[in-house]
Amino acid sequence: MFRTVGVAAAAGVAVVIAMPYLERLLHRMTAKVKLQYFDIAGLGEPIRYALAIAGVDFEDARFANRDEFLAKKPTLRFGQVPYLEVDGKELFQSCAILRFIGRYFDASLYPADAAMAVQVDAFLDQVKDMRVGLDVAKYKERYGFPESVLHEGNAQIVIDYWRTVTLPRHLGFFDKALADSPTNYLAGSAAPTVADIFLAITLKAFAAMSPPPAPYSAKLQALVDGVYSHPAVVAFIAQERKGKK
Ligand SMILES: N[C@@H](CCC(=O)N[C@@H](CS)C(=O)NCC(=O)O)C(=O)O
Repeated sequence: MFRTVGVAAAAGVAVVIAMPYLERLLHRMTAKVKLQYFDIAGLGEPIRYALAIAGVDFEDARFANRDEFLAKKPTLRFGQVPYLEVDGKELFQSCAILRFIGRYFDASLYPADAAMAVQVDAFLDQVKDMRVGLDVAKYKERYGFPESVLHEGNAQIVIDYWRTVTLPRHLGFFDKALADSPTNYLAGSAAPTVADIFLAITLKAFAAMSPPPAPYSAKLQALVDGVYSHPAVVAFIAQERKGKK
């Protein structure tokens, strides 16, 4: 009698523990997912890689031209992309979407534990902070700088300062986090989280600038290489290239 009750209780505990995993598995198998973005890497690429790593089959919709985007813009909650459609619901803001992908589809991308999740959140915000000076110089009016203040004549000064002073300062923060991490990833996880994906794609984009920033440290480069050599990312990029041929 006691043994039967014990076995039933253990089975109940096992089901409760497995439930979140099973829920995410069900989401991966059944959700109808569409990403809408431009046909560039930008803020869409971290979402593409996160979905690929989670094993979610998704429609990778890309505007054919700017007019197609402008026609859609008035209907978008914040007038911008990327947005992710999941079972008919539209989700906005790239970092919110990245967190959602982890919570809904794959906990390896965003920890269920609150104390670990807040670390990932901080790194996501820090990537955004690192980008902001460059983004302001590139997309002046969007950030509230009219042509009379920031223009072609002086934006390059901001970009040069960002590349030589601001960026190295931010990279130093990430280097310190990696020095404290037992793995190649920011939050000490065995596999990349959404923060690692966002940082890797951002650093890859910075490295393609002309002139490029100073070479990254070995630890930062290992993080970038870890994300880009993830089997799901390799397969996604190969598929993407095939589609563009
Ligand atoms: N904070 C937003 C920024 C989104 C954003 O800047 N989107 C740009 C493309 S990367 C856009 O929609 N640009 C067109 C426009 O603003 O008209 C996010 O992270 O999703």
